[in-house]
Amino acid sequence: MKEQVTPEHIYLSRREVLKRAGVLLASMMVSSACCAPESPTPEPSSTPALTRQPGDYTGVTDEFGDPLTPLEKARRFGNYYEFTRSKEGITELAQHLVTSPWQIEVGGLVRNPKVFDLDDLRQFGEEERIYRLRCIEAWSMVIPWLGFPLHRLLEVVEPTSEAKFVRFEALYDPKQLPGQDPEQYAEWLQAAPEPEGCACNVMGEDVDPANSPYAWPYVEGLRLDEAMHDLTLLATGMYGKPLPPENGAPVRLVVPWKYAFKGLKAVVKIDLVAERPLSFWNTAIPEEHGFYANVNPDVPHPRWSQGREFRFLGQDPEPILPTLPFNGYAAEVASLYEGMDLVENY
Ligand SMILES: Nc1nc2c(c(=O)[nH]1)N[C@H]1C(S)=C(S)[C@@H](COP(=O)(O)O)O[C@H]1N2
Ligand SMILES: [Mo]
Repeated sequence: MKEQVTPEHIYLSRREVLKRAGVLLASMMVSSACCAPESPTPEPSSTPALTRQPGDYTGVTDEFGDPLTPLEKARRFGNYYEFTRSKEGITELAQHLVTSPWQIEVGGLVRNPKVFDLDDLRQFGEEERIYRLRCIEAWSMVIPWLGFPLHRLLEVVEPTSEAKFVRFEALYDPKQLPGQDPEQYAEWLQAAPEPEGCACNVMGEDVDPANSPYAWPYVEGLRLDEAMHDLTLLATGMYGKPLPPENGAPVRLVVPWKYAFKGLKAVVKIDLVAERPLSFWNTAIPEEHGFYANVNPDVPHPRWSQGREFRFLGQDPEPILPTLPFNGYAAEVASLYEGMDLVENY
């Protein structure tokens, strides 16, 4: 992708204006929610991000006026290491994944441990949220998700006062997930050491996943207050339809102000815990994947800048946008990190 052919300055200035408008609106909504009654668990904050009825997507944008990523692009390009290292080879491989019946076991430091099947999740409702998704590899999308805020589920299981973090676990099933089968994986590496669209990020830097000691299953974690934040979603659909398997069916986590690797696909287990969970990428390559992973243009990745991103709109070339602190959700979430060193806690 050649950056000089992008009319960057035009797009940027428009976006800066919209950004300020968005931040203003968001802070107005936050202040109107200032006087909620106190509660033992962290209070979910307001939802300034777009919530709408699913339907026609023509002309639909995020709150900055940025257009949606076409569904086809969002399905065709991604990361799902349980299937493949290739970013464009997931869709085909994932179609056979059995996503029903499905259970999510919720336990740990809670008063009411519970197993939810897909029908049980209906009690939490379903709404559409248009979120930006920013991968640590410096590409991004705008996706209309269907789902419900995670806090609704957490309120039902009632975390105890010892619970400080939430640990998420994805499906472990090497029979269905070839990337989890060491023999299959070794064969792939031999047959195609550099599959197309793989082993490099879109900024053109080389990565060697063969050297990464992957510890399956894929695990992620959030601080309890992050998990309780109203922006944190359990998504069951996108673009008005059930989630495609390649995007994390039947249920995946979406945390829009963090790098997308925090958004674990195919959730099977949620545990309330006292200690910070050891997560998949943080374990594999800790210097590149912090626990917090808040989108931050001022903290470069060890191998590339995080100051800008390719916005996937299905165009050639794709536009390049400045990356925003907390992926544009600073007004909603910056207060979670007050007094914290965001460079140290990358
Ligand atoms: N279980 C699981 N979840 C995962 C991943 C993965 O490999 N396995 N990859 C993460 C990364 S790095 C990204 S960028 C996003 C991609 O989501 P998308 O394919 O829906 O765009 O999923 C995240 N969730
Ligand atoms: Mo990612």
